[in-house]
Amino acid sequence: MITLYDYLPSQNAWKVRQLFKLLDQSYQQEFVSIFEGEGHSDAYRAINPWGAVPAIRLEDGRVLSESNAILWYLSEGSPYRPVDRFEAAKVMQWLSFEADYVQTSVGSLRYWALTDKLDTRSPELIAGKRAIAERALAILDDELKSRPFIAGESMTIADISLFAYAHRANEADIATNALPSFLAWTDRIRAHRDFLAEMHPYSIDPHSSGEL
Ligand SMILES: N[C@@H](CCC(=O)N[C@@H](CS)C(=O)NCC(=O)O)C(=O)O
Repeated sequence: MITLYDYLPSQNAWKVRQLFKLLDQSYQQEFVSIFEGEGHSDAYRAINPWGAVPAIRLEDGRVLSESNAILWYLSEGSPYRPVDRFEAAKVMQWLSFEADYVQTSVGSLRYWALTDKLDTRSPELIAGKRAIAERALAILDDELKSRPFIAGESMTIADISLFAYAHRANEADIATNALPSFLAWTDRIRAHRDFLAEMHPYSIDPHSSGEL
């Protein structure tokens, strides 16, 4: 059975939990207490050199990290990853967009806001991330005017990946009420019969006020 190295409040880890649910695939979890430094132990760095969750260990012992690479690996042969070369590349385009522009803006701002760290970040840093977040969400809204899912007519791993942080933008004090196509897309994802509604607040971890 595959092992997921997990930290419950992580939306990057939620992406993988969501895909396992869509695939109806069993897995076991090993929890990594990232705020207590477990991610930076030698043992965990052998699993993910960066020290972050999520990561997976396959039955044969090989390990893989970076949430979007894990989604790519697990989704092979499933409806959530197209086979057609161009359609698959479109999914990759949006996975890269997520990693470069959404995760690093909405994800960071949300994490700082929910763990009381905004005051310790410079106003310039926060303003820069906010500008990227707003631009990325506006692009998603614009793209989603012409199709139901970000890479085409059906839900793919690109939607799972983008949804993870983008739909929590309000927690980073980024308004989405003027983005109707974006909001309709979040509703479509939530309406999937195997949508994983269970997400976990940082407040379940008494250590989350610390720095990583
Ligand atoms: N680009 C990575 C980011 C992973 C990441 O930043 N994970 C956070 C939790 S959401 C973490 O474990 N941080 C601990 C650290 O960076 O030390 C991915 O997509 O998996």
